Amino acid sequence: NTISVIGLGYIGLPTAAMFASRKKKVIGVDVNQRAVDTINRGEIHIVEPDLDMIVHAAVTEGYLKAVLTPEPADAFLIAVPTPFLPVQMEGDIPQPDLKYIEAAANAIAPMLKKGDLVILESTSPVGATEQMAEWLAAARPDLTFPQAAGDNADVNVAHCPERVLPGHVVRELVENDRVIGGMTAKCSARAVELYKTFVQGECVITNARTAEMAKLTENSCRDVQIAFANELSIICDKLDIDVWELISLANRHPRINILQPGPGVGGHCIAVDPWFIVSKTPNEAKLIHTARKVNDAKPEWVINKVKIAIADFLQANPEKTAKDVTIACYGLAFKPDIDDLRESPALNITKKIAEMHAGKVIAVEPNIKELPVVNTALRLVSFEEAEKMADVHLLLVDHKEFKKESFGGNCLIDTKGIW
Ligand code: SAJ
Repeated sequence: NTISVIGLGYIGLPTAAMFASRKKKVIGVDVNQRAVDTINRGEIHIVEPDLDMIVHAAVTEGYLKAVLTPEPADAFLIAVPTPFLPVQMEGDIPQPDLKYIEAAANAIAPMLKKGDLVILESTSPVGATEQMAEWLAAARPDLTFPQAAGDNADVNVAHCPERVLPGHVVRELVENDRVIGGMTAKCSARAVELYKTFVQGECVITNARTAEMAKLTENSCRDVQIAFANELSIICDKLDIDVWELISLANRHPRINILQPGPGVGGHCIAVDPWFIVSKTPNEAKLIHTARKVNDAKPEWVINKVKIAIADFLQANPEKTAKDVTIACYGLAFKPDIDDLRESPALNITKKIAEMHAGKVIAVEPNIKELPVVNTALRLVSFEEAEKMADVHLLLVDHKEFKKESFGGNCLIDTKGIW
């Protein structure tokens, strides 16, 4: 049985590699020539612990190859991006753009034959799997699909969302339970059989729409909970209460578990997926929408805190001007102990401060060796240098390297509560 994975990114490549590691023949498809070449050399183009070894073994043993255009297979897994269309006006609700799913469906359609299985893994708005099946049916009028033929369909279709945590993908792919949303009972059964190749967690069966919503619900739940913590941090600041102490006290209640406030919500999922729900049901998804706005507003609140700190510093040191004030930003990644700077509130805040501030801005990020191309005079320094040099210290990420017993600097803004 040959398995084809369409889209060899953060989810597709590890998934392809897991099947190949169980000695299944896997054809990975990606439109990016560089990704295809890198994988065929037995190397990887993304950062994920342990993945390089698995891909290297799979390619050298001949179980995994990457190509630019689809080839025939028995199962097709689609793991392409599901971005949003550009918003027309600030404050508009972003609308999903399914063009990569449509392109993938049209690319695999000519390869389909009776008995094949197509699985959508990309995080998608409710209804996307049915839409994908419509695109497949339109391209292949000679075959039958579940929406018309039910369990007798020639081609089975299911939605099985990925739920792995970046940095722990290899372990979580194997250990996590898997939601299997077939368009019919037979579609689900076929998908379970396929995932059981490497999944040790339970494969729980539901329908496609519920599976789509389950994935969106998980990440929206986390977003709403983080928004609650972020709102608390702003309320406590106003009332002169230590929010970290407050949360640890409240969390002693047996049924309370408040998450941690921070400088905002980053990454590629938590700050994105709730919009799939809000765009579909804007009048009903009030709390989910508000949570998004609360979390998106947090970086501006942090920047304002920095402005106040600069003003306070200048008041205490009247001989100085803004140009003499050095600001240190600790942490640029989107969460602790990783090197991923994409969609990072910490990086965005640091960039904005570097743009607005007349004096020096320095950054500490132990997980990277050089700064990404930013259009500013920002400099990367060591923790010790920053501690000594800066007048205003802004902690943005709770990396393990920053958890010191005592901190030398005076003017502190600690968005993660570790100092
Ligand atoms: N954050 C806080 N406070 C907290 C926890 C997190 O501010 O108490 C922030 C982080 O700093 C970060 C953001 O939230 O900026 C997201 O980090 P995360 O660790 O919550 O999640 P991701 O984006 O790395 O991965 C999530 C996971 N989903 C859930 O935990 C429900 C993962 O299982 C999903 O597979 C992944 O999204 C995905 O691909 O959808």
